[in-house]
Amino acid sequence: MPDFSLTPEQESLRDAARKFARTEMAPHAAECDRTGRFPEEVYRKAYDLGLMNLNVPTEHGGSGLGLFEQCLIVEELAHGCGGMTTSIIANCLALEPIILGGSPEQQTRLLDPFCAQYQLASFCLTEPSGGSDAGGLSTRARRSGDEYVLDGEKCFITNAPHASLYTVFATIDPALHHRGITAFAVPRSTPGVTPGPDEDKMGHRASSTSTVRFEGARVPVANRLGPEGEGFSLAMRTLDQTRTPIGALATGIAQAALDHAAKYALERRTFGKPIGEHQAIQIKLANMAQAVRAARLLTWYSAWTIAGGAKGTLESSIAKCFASDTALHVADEAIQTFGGYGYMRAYPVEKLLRDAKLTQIYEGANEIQRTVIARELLREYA
Ligand code: COS
Repeated sequence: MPDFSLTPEQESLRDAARKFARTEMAPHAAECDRTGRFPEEVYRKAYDLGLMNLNVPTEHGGSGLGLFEQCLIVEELAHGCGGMTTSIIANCLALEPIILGGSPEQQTRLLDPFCAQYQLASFCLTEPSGGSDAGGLSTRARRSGDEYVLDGEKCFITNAPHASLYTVFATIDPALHHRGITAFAVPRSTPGVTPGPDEDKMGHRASSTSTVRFEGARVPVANRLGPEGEGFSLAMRTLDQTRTPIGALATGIAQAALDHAAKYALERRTFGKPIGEHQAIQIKLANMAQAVRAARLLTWYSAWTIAGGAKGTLESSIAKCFASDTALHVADEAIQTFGGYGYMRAYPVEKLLRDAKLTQIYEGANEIQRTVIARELLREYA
């Protein structure tokens, strides 16, 4: 049986993240959401506290945490602000291909200096022509002596305008489809690498998102992560690791929505009593609480199975998909509990709905998660 009682170390990690979220993130969340400001001072503090490079082994300067500990932290951060959390954990996604696919020499050369100071990295897989069909990407990597020359465009790239390192997936031959995809670590300083302007997004507005163009960008062979043609599998193995924390991020948004709704239900009075004494609201709160707990447990279960050696494809997709659907639904019910006030920007719950929406889309749209879940499931019955 899995034992989900927290060790003193896990409790202290969760408490540190909770304190950071409530004192450093939440107070700026509404302002950053309104203005779209990228609160770099918050991200620097997150780095200083070890809340940024969570998955990077300690010998390379990261926090070296397992998925369960990452989930504890990410849920707390997302309770403070979903958008800021997306920017804080983007390094985990971008650096995972180096952790999984980099040689010991590459890990030391790329991760140690990167983690020695506050820096951001971005994971560059999605392209304008399609995000779900990752195997059909078209950014080219042509071998030229000791270098590859990269040409193409990536889009919806978290933190791209602020990043100093990109992990890029490109094809050495589109005719090979996914078997041509190859991964590279590309410093932003490489000539021919140009991030685009910040996108104006519906939610996660404290995070930054843009395109990245590669025009004759020369990358040394020494920066190729793994063999040619192994990049697709590396991207999939990366996402198998990082989708579980997205489940935790969505759970944090859902828990915040439930907290706001429950407090409001105690304060707001109609028909001579607090609305929390009306059955209509009680049923809402009860359903929200069940969904939030189920999302957390699925997320923890996924982390637990992966820690036990499972590949994680099935459980991480289930956790990400269920928790993100839950976040959207619970945020919606929180708005309904607030009534007209919930629709107003002056109240905190409409932001949660906008933030929750992205969790159904990024790191693989939930339609893709359901495809992955069904495929894995059917394999078990075949
Ligand atoms: N781990 C390792 N290898 C994997 C894998 C995994 N989780 N999933 C698939 N592969 C391998 C397969 O074994 C297959 O290998 P072979 O070449 O030996 O046959 C290969 O990859 C192709 O797999 P598949 O046939 O399943 O590829 P499809 O194109 O049908 O579908 C999906 C792959 C849809 C699952 C994939 O494109 C995907 O996850 N898309 C979403 C991408 C995404 O999440 N984008 C968000 C970016 S971050 S914001």
